[in-house]
Amino acid sequence: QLKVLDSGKRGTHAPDSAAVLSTKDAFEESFVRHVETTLARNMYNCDSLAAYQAASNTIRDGLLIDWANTQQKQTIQDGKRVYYLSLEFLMGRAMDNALINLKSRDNTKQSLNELGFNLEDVIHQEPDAALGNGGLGRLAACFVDSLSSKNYSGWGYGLNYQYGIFKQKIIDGYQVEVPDYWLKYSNPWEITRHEIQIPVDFYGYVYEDHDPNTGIAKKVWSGGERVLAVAVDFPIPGYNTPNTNNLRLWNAKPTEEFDFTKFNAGDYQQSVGAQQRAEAITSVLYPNDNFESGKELRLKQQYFWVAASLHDIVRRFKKQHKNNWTKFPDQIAIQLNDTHPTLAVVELQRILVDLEGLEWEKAWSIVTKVFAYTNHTVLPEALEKWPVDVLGRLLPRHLEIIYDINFFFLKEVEKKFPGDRDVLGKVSIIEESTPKQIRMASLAIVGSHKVNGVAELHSELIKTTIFKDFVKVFGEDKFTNVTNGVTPRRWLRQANPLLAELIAEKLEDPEYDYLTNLGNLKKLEKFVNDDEFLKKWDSIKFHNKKRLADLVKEETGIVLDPTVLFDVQVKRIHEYKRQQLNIFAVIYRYLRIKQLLAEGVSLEEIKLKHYIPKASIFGGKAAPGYYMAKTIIHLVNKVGDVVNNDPAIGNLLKVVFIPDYNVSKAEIITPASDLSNHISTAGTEASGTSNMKFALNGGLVIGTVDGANVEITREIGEENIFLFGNLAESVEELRHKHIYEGVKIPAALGEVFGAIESGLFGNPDEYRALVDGIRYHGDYYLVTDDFDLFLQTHVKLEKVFGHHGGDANDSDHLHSWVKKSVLSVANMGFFSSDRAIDEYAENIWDIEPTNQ
Ligand code: 475
Repeated sequence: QLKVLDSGKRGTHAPDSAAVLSTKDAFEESFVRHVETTLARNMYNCDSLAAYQAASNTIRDGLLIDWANTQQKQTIQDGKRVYYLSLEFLMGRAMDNALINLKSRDNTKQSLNELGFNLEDVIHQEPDAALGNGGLGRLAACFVDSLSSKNYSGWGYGLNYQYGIFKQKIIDGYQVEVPDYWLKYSNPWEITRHEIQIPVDFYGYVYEDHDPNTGIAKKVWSGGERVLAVAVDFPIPGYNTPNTNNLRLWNAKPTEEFDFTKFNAGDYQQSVGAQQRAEAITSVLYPNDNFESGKELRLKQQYFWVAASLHDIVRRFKKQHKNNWTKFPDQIAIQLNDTHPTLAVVELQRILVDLEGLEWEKAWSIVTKVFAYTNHTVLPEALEKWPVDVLGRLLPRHLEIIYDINFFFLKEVEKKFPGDRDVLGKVSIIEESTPKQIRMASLAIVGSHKVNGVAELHSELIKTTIFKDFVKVFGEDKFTNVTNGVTPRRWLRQANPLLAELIAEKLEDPEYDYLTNLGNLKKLEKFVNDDEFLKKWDSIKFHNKKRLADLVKEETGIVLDPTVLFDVQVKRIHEYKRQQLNIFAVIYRYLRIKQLLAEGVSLEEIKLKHYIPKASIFGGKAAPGYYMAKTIIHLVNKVGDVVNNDPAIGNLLKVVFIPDYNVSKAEIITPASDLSNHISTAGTEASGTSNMKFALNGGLVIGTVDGANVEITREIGEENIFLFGNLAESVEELRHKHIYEGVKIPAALGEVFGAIESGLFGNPDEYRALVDGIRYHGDYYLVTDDFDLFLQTHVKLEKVFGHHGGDANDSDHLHSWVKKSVLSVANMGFFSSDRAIDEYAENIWDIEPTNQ
């Protein structure tokens, strides 16, 4: 070892990403070396998969040096760091994104060409990292991209599930779930830090002990089961900056300690068994979106992740600041992505009081300065509550601390509202039900200094509904809004390279700097009356639609005509998102077309006078246990079978369900939509982020006055979006009316129900719950109230689209629809996740970018 020290070589580094990727020679040399050593193959026996692995390893090598330099820089500057705790990171593919952020895509494409490979083929070898369900997980992925790109010191912490969200197959029109074993081949993007192993305890008991020096009593938790958390790191490159942060995900591993009592009693199987189960903790992502199932293993996942992450954060702090705990909130901010990591509040209090010996109040004032909480949903079925006995058995000391937090909190509330039992019961962290439950959102609010919603409407709603009693206690200022955003690197440059290129050209921005200054898009407005430009814009959409048509053909066998209106709804299947409203309207259209044909009206005449040709494109997964969502998927597929095989219809209507909607498919689908649906019952969709992606890619939006649709409308202008439907403020009254006066089925919807019940789409019993839920069980999601408005809005928007979409020389289409498309893109700058992250940094975390 001394030899190394003396050699003077300790300061040398392997090449960073710029050095590996900027010259063809460096790339090719590293590529070949990885083929021959890492993969133990040779260049004559190197297929696309091997090429993907060799290329990824090459990029990764460079990234790791960027990463190390970044960590060193951040340590020296010693500024405040933020940690984003999320149980989901829906990252998608890493390679293309890394090449774009490192601005090395063109070089690498050429290098690969010279080596005999095609970059696109190579990119397609990579499996999606699908460690998330939907919006919440994808938001976390956009946020880590922005943290790096805007030069913040900010890490993500999560779990490294062996199985991501299931793969969806459609068999006979039904969803079938297949496990997503995404680590089948070695993953070049993850670096296991075998040296970072953190013990995490569960179960056991609590006893009182006395400090031998001071004699002061203290609580000691003796855990009954120990599991190791092993760190697995994913480097997160920023766009056009060397700043490279880290996404640290934990793997659960058995300890070497095992149960010798059981072993000695001859029960070897049992003694090994408990340890074998350790791996189960990080084995599978719970496949529910906007829904909590309350399983004990889920609570175990949460504590395992939170304990490991906090231990890691505290260790890093102590290395630099010893036990200077008052500095802790100046150095560290922790964002809770929904209530899933709320135990972190309790764990930090336990670390400070039980392990570090701080007084309760001093510890608590540190804790509440560090944490902030983001709420992503108001749906009651998604709000986490844990039965007291379940939590107390798994984490006995934490339950005591929760009771103490609640005790001190309620004492303060009592001071503010003397004798008000009502308020006390409402804000109590413990719900006095049978069984008693811990309200995780209440705990998160009490343990945080800021609480935010994810779009203006949603942030206002939480203050007046689910959290209104906390506003009374803490005041308005604790509750704030940060409207979501999406990263334009992945969702414009990567998904829509031709549009990104045209924009760069028009903005005279050959370096694509607008991708980190998205407000610059505004300059596109200048060209809105330039016909040549509009034609180019439209031809790019057409190109993207052909690309989607190819995907649809490959996945379903259905042939789409790229000149028709592509009407898209892709997102998790949920009653509140109302895919049923969409498919009912499609059925109505089909029935009307059939009726017109029966009356002797020709297809050509229908096209000119009644309906323009369109393809309704659906996609999305249903939670495996969500019967109603699965029924909707089945109906969409069956409607597709009927409509697509009806020779009388021609290209006037097609209905497609794209199986296994995921991030990499979204990258194809999003840029190809003419129109996308964001039609949730008003007040139910917290924000939505795909609405932003579609609008950013020149698709127009049909939507309700919900979530971020409201702000999108404000930014792009109400003449450039198709809003419809009842408002959030009417929802409660309408629901009430349904129950007390009965549900009125509009005539058009009645015809649709009639067709379904006639067996047109197969056995009507299969759709009984869906139809009866509306007819007899109160139509909770207000399909009947919004159905006719939805149809009317379609009539309006289809006039704007015109009859010859896709024909680049159709000047009506160009001057109506395409113009709106340009104007929406020009005004979408606000919805960059960079802006969202800057708002968090300034208003919630109080952090500054690092110097590069
Ligand atoms: C909202 N997921 C979108 C998006 O803010 C919003 C996951 C596990 C358990 C329970 N719930 C979840 C969500 O709550 C969720 O994905 N919420 C979504 O967050 C980002 O844009 O409107 O529905």
